Amino acid sequence: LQEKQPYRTSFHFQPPENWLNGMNRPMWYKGVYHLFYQYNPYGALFGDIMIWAHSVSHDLINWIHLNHALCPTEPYDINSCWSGSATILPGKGPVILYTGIDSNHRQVQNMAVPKNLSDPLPEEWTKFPQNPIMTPPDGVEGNNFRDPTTAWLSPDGKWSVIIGSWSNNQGMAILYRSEDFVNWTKYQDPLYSTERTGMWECPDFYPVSVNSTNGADTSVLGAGFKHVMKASFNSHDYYLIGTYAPGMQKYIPDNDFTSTSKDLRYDYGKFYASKTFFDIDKNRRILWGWVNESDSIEDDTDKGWSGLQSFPRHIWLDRSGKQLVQWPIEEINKLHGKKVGFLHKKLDSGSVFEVQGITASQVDVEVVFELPELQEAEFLNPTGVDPQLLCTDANASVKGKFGPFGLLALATKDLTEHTAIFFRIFKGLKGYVILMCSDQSRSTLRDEVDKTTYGAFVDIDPRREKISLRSLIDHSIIESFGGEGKACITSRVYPKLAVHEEAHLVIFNNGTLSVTISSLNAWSMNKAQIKHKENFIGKA
Ligand code: DQQ
Repeated sequence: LQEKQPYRTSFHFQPPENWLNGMNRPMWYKGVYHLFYQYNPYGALFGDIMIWAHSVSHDLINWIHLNHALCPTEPYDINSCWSGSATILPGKGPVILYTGIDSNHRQVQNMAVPKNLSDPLPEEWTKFPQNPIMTPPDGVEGNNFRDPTTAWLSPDGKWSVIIGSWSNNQGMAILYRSEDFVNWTKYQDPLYSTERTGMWECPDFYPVSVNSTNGADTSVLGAGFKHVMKASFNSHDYYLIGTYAPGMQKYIPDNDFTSTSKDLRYDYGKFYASKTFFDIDKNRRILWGWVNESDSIEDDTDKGWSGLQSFPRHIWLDRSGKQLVQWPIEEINKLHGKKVGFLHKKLDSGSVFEVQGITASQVDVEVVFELPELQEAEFLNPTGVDPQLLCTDANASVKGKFGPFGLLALATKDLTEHTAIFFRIFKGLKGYVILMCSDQSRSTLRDEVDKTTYGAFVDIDPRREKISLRSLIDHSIIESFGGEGKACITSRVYPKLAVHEEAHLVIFNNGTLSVTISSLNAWSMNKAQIKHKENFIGKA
């Protein structure tokens, strides 16, 4: 199977076959993690009929696929069950809100509850007889009204939920409110709208603590919290940090979107339609994103599957309050196999150094760099500069003073194939500029593959903070975390030669000045267990 399927992953969530896209609200409920996700049960491409597939886990690592949760059956969802969310009502249980494509091909919002509430592992869901409970309001097109979020409670005791939309040339989060979680009324104004974006898909709205990495339930309020407003548009997942005023049901961002590369994104590579959930069991907020394919649709049909979920990330507000930080959840350690590591290794200009002794096709590697003579860095004025363009113009073969240095992932022995994830360090207007690139231009000898290069600035001060890079490498996906999670770049690669044992992991320095690896740790990754429902029980 391995030969025919060199791109299937070992520790990223993916169904056995067919098409997967966005998450529909992951949740933790009665000791079990649930994932609902958009799925096409009929083929490897996005389908005219989309459903909610359902998988469960005790550890977010090993999964069991259950029966599908929601399939088109009624006039209000007969043409698809699209994205949505689940809310756990205190003292009751989970309620799903989802977008149905109705018999008139309009997007309407519907509700579903577990067939029997006493079931600790809700697998069968009953659709509300009153569905649809929300239909496109005046001024909103039937194809611009979707993806309800998890709902939250305000001090006035009413529930709120937002729906992604676009109208009057504004991307927006339309707000609905309810006293009984059955009858919903559109609020007079959107929770937030902006002329700077297109249609908002898969919005998400949640509190983040200003002084801890702990998560908080969606309804939490107070001085110690800011609120994140996230929306998917323009092929990326963007977010704002701001203040939520529940009395007026208004969201006031610290800064609006600018429609430039300055806008904050969860991930500066491939990462879309993401959802977070508050993991009450471990008191953390977890982010899941959909990572689609970069190969051709013919390839997708040939390999019989398309779409991965990112590895689950713990997400919190940086102590600066200016951005979010993300990091693979600690359960990844359950998959750590053989470890290799070393300290204090000098990398002279032009050096390449293979990390031996690990399975380079499925590996978790973290490397910390030190620059002895930082003041030698070349100058760059970053104002108005798009880091992705900078990385595209100066790829891993273009020598700078400090950089490019970093990893060559999924590399052949002779480096004819490799994906370069690297840094360049510049002196800026005040302090230093750290550029992080993920260069897919030489990732494969195959053509018909999207080899777009991605880039991001990493907001760290190399005089005080480590220049660190962590990459989760898993056959055809590489998730890279710069500056301990301050900049994330996910890419998809399809090597022709560098597969399985032919893949190598190399550290390189193509800059004219030497750098030092102050530490490197790499773990071979074991394979997560994906099973089918017959052998899953509720609480272990
Ligand atoms: N995919 C879903 C929609 C959502 C979009 C349909 C985001 O509900 O807006 O599969 O990729």
